[in-house]
Amino acid sequence: MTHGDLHEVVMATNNAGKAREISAVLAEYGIKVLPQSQFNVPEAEETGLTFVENALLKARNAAQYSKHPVIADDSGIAVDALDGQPGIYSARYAGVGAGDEANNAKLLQALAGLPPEQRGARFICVMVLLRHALDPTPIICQGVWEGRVLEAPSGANGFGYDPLFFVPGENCASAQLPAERKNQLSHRGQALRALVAEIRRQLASGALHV
Ligand code: ITT
Repeated sequence: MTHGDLHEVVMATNNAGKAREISAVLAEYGIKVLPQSQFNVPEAEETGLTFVENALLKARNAAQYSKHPVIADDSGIAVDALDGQPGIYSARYAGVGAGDEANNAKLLQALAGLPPEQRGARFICVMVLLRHALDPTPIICQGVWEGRVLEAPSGANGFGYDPLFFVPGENCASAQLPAERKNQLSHRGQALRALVAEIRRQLASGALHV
């Protein structure tokens, strides 16, 4: 498969875990991903109230500085018993700069005492492709991965809430899955595959000019 000029995109993330997963999935399609750090892209302010708004803010910021097409991911975990929180605030749940361990500890505390059937949750990922900073028709795709929050962390793979995310079909925590298996199932893998399919469709019909 060829992607026209889209054999190389900048990835608008500073999260190493996300970067690994995005690079691995896009490599399957022959798309090389350049880190935004290569272009000295400053951190974008995530002021949106939705995943899609924040993904676009990050993508536009990286496109402005890199002058390349950009892929950005905004993602998080939505917990039923918390009315969908922490959602878009997942990275800063325990405070700005708090880190994965503090976020996981806060989530366990918030759900303390709840039985498994009341611990339903899903990972959500919105992935966008912006051809350039002023692109008025970004490609936007979404993935959702259903599971529940464990009562204690398990596993050392992945990042973020993976040690607390029980994957029913696999009967283990997301952090216990090999990286390739997580990519096959995850919200991020789903969103990326949908994005590549839409890029291919638009390239084939001549609608995508990068
Ligand atoms: P960038 O904005 O630089 O991409 P970030 O970590 O701040 O990095 P988000 O604002 O999209 O990114 O927050 C996503 C958070 O949601 C992430 O920090 C994790 O806590 C959680 N998360 C998202 N996807 C996850 C996954 O696959 N496994 C575990 N946790 C995940």
